Amino acid sequence: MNIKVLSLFPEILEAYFSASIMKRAVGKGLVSFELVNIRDYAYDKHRKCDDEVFGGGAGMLLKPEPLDRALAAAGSPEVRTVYVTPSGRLFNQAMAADFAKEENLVILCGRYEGIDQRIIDTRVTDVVSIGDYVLSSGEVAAMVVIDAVYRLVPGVISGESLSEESFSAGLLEYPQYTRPEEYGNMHVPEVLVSGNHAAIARWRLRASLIKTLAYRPELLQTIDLTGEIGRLLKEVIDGGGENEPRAANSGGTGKN
Ligand code: 6GU
Repeated sequence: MNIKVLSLFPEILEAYFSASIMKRAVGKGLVSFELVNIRDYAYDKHRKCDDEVFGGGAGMLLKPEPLDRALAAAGSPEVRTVYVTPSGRLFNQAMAADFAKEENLVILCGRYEGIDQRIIDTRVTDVVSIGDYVLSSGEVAAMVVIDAVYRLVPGVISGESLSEESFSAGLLEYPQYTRPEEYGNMHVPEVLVSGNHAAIARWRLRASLIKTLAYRPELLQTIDLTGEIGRLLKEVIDGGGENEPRAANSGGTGKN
């Protein structure tokens, strides 16, 4: 997969692209990245990329001409083109998996108050927000989207790691423990050191349900609750046993 990122501040993304497992994925030839400076497509004397908003209002918009040229050169809209903006559709794991199927992907970072709507109408295929908060830099949001996508390209990360993680089954990941088995006066749940794989799988599913119910109850509305999962969920809601896995700081807005 090739990912092209169009930005007015490509240097923000440079360090990220040259670091970590991303470098390994690039080295293996599984993904490649290209940074495009939108300003290189502004042809007037001052290479002006922004202008005032028609109808009035604070801030500046990215002008259509440089964006149009930069996006055309990148192959948009025939190539899937994702514009990151707080006024987009909420990004999630399913969208990341969908983008990961593309051979080529273009990510457009906005700046200032946004971009001229005509560019969205003609060159953008997906308008994406990474969450209900405002960042000063679309580049940070672009990094989030790119990171979520490239790791799903086959071969970048083992399939087992992917299938176990949060959201892959619509639930949050269960709690995990490593050595030492006893730390302070805290013990690793006994079942996890029992070697009983069926019991471990049951405990993990139950723990995932408890955690999802506490932190992200709305996720439970999107999964199939007719089988074993539904039965376990009912058990959990009706009041669990003594040695239940627990979720810390459940409920609320994050304030405690
Ligand atoms: Cl995609 N961009 C910016 N600037 N802020 C955001 C966002 C994107 N998603 C949530 N907040």
